[in-house]
Amino acid sequence: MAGYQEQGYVYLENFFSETEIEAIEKILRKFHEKWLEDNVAYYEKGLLNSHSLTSGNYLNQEEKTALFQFISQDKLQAILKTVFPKTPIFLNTQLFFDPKNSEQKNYWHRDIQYTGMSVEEQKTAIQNQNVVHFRIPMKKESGIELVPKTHREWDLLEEFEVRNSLNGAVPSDNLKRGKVIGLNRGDVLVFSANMIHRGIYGQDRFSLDVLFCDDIPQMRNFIDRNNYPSKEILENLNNTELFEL
Ligand SMILES: O=C(O)CCC(=O)C(=O)O
Repeated sequence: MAGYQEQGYVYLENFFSETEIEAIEKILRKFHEKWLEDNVAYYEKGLLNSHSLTSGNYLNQEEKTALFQFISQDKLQAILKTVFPKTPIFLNTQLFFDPKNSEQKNYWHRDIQYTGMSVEEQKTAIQNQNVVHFRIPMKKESGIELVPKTHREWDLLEEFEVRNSLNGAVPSDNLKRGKVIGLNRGDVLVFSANMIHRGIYGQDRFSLDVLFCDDIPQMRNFIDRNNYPSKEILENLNNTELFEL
């Protein structure tokens, strides 16, 4: 995909048709409604995303099948082929929405900083481990701000201090190299979780993230099999190698 290997992200406008988005939107809304009923206390405390839409019982078999068909469709597969060095594997899904408190600040991070690896291990890992987000907004949103090329390059001092709250910096401070990618319904932003990035809240955002990762033992540890399609669902999918554990 043009630019991904060098920049760490690729933004594709009008990638999905209205029909394609409609096929999943109802399902995402249903999941969110049920999730909120059970998680209102966390939402009130500031939680701004849910995950694991394909496990549990908020969605029925038919809805999970439609979601997996969306996730494994050829169009996304074609992008995966250009982004990953080898066939990747499905990791999980997330939904992003606005925090309840509109004053809540966002936070720069690399996903890898939450894995318990030392900084030295993280520096090595971003060279050869890949987790990729497909951000798929259901409505116009302010999007994601990211620092291009940091999927393989380590932080400037300012960036390291901001995302780790060092020397008086806080994770919501602006970064000089930040680039905002605003998104519309139908667009997709593919970006490496290795990158320094943050969500931009507002506009009552409602976005699906689908995550894929390298099919390697270190990554398999993060996979929850409950998120994977059942045998019956697999029979209705193409590109099933994404789900071969
Ligand atoms: O949209 C957000 O609030 C944060 C997104 C993010 O950090 C991620 O997808 O890893």
